[in-house]
Amino acid sequence: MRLSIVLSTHAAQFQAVAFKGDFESNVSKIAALGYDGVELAIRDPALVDADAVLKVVSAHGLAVPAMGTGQAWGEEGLSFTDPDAAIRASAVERVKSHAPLAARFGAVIIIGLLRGIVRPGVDPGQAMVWLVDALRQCCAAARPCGVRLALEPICRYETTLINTVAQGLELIGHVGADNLGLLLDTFHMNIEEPSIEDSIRACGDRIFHFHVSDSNRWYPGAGHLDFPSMLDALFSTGYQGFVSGEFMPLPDADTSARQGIAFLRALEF
Ligand code: LER
Ligand code: MN
Repeated sequence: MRLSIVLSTHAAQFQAVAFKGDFESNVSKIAALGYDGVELAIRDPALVDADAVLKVVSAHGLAVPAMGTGQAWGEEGLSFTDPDAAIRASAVERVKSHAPLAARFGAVIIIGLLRGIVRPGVDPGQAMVWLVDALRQCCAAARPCGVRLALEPICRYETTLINTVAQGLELIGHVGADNLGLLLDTFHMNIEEPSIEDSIRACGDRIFHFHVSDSNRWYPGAGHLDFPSMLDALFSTGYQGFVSGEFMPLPDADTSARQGIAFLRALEF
């Protein structure tokens, strides 16, 4: 099993990111703990020196399996479903701008909260039309670069749009792009799925990326999720990608990263 952990290239507000702050020292720490990769949370690729980032991660022998885009929502309010057409267009352009960087890293682009939430007064059917249209544009722009997008079903407490794996699969059917799949996250699935394992199996080869945290969003092993059973279902689909730690930096970032990898490496995958 190849393991990565979320790392922000810049200071960020999102809570479930163990490492924020000085990039190089964090990459060095993550490599020393035994992780195989870093999932980069990037608000705006224009602010990232791709050569410098690649140099640092390669020097530590780490891969970059995925790039998160949610900070553009959290810190700038960009979204695919904002009633303001200019904001929707900016969100699409921002995701398109991730494609060259993702191609260099060999990373999937994550579409999490950047899809937005249905604002009061906005018709949910209209929001879905905007979402499908935005995803089609982004997938079309990413395809020539050989880049894939992973839409993440996110629980009801964070968005009203695409909470479950079934809704995610229906959406990617509507979009109709072969470079669009899902990012499954154990924290969100624990809240929304009747059976986490059945949902993983139903997703099959459309699982493009996988986030792990325990039921309390602490590191795996700190709550009551059944990781052997979930990971067995995941790898039975033929999944070859990374299992990526996205958990709260509790009791502190170093301890969570160390405990999380110790727990996962002790499993037979
Ligand atoms: C992002 O990957 C995620 O899981 C969301 O909870 C972001 O808020
Ligand atoms: Mn996640």
